Amino acid sequence: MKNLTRSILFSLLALPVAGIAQEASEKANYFIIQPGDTEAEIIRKAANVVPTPRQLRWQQLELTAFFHVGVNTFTNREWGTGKEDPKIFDPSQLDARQWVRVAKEAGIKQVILTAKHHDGFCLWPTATTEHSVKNSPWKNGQGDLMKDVAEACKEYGIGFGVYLSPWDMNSPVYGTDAYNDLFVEQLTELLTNYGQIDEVWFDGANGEGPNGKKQVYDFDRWYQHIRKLQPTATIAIMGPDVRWVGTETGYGRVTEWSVVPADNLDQNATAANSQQAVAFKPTGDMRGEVLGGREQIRNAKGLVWYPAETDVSIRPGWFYHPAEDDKVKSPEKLLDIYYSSVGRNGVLLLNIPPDTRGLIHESDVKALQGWKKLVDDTFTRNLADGAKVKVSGKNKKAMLDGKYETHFTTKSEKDTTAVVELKLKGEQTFDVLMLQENISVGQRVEKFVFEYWKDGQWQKATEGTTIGYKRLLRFEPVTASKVRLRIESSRLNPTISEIGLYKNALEGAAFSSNEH
Ligand code: FUL
Repeated sequence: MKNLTRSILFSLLALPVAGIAQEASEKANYFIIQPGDTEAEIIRKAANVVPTPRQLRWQQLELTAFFHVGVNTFTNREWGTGKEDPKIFDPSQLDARQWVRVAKEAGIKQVILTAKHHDGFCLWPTATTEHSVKNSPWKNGQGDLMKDVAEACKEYGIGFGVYLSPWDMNSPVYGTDAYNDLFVEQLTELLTNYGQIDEVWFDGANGEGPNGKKQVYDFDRWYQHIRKLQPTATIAIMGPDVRWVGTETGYGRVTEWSVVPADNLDQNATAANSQQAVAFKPTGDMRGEVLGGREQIRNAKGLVWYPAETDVSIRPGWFYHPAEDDKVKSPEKLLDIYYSSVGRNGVLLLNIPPDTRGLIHESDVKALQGWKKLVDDTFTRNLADGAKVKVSGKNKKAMLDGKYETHFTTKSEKDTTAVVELKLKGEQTFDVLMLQENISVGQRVEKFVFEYWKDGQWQKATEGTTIGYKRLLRFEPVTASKVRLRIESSRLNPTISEIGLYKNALEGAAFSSNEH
């Protein structure tokens, strides 16, 4: 099996923008570290690694969802066997528009359908196997779930992605070269017949097929194929664009660098160690406390933009189980997950599994509505709006203009610290800080402190390490009319897009998990 680095190189070479750069002053999605590079040059290169347009679009989605549905929904299992009878798939009231509407109303910007899970059952009438909806009673074998969800996404104006499990417990050719051809055919169907596809999600599970054989996946070929058919789609997890955050709890890293060593991305290791069992066994590589800090990048062979996706299910399982109807995560728990995924420089991928009727269950709908209300009530009003900004540097008003694309920065690249003082419009009470770096320039901030003026001195409200696309920090409520952000360390001149101050709609409880 080839490694991911080669695939990244390939995909970048196909891009119109310069992919690989050698000079630390250039910007690129991928840098090679030369043996003679000094530490300062390596840090400078790290600060100039930027997302591709498809990675930037994906990051800005913030909230995405999974729909895990298939034969497991009807067998009440998490993993199938590949021996299921297609006749069991009969979601008699299936309404994909309801799924997408519920997701959209919760603030979700893109959904991913499990077109084929490990059991091999295809939710679209594929020509590659009989093991599909065309042999199910659902719509008398005339159904096509890919089509239903694609159309609903178009109608509601949200993105659409596809999960296609490389592991296939049903395919008789699994474990042979013919399977790689079949997989390419399945990709072709999915990526040509349903309009724009925005994300292709490959999971790391690689078990045995029906004949006891294991498959050597031809990832390179698949990536090239996807790039050709859907050039704007991000390829996630076992793919070059998006990295698994390393846990399925919904809690990302406190220090989350989107720039990581390229030699950390060994596809073989990921496939061998990750996601082999329902009780999740993560890889060492992806679970480190910090993946892209100075210590990790110092000895890297290359540096690449490879951001984190935080996947978690709204229920204990990925598929629907009636016994979990009363175990749906509460609005408060979902809010905590929001702070700990989106608020930690990640994109949240929240699984909402349709039930046996083919609907999102009432319990999930209620939880999602409650969550959305908490998010809206908290973030509707930025209490820093209209503040007077004092800082030495360029474009200071950009931090409060509500436009992500504009940013404040220091006078020169050498100024890697800054003190941004905000004189608020009168006294305000707040307990949430929101910071955003302009990642189209790079991710740079390494350490910051946030303080408020009280009793004639500056007092610390909170502090942090990385910011990235978005950082949310909760703290005990503070009432003040003057605050300041001290950027203590940055890899190059910091570029801050937005600052926000909010009052959490959930009184008190919600700051406890900052340390998760
Ligand atoms: C895992 C799979 O084995 C689970 O069933 C689920 O699809 C999850 C998102 O990825 O590895």
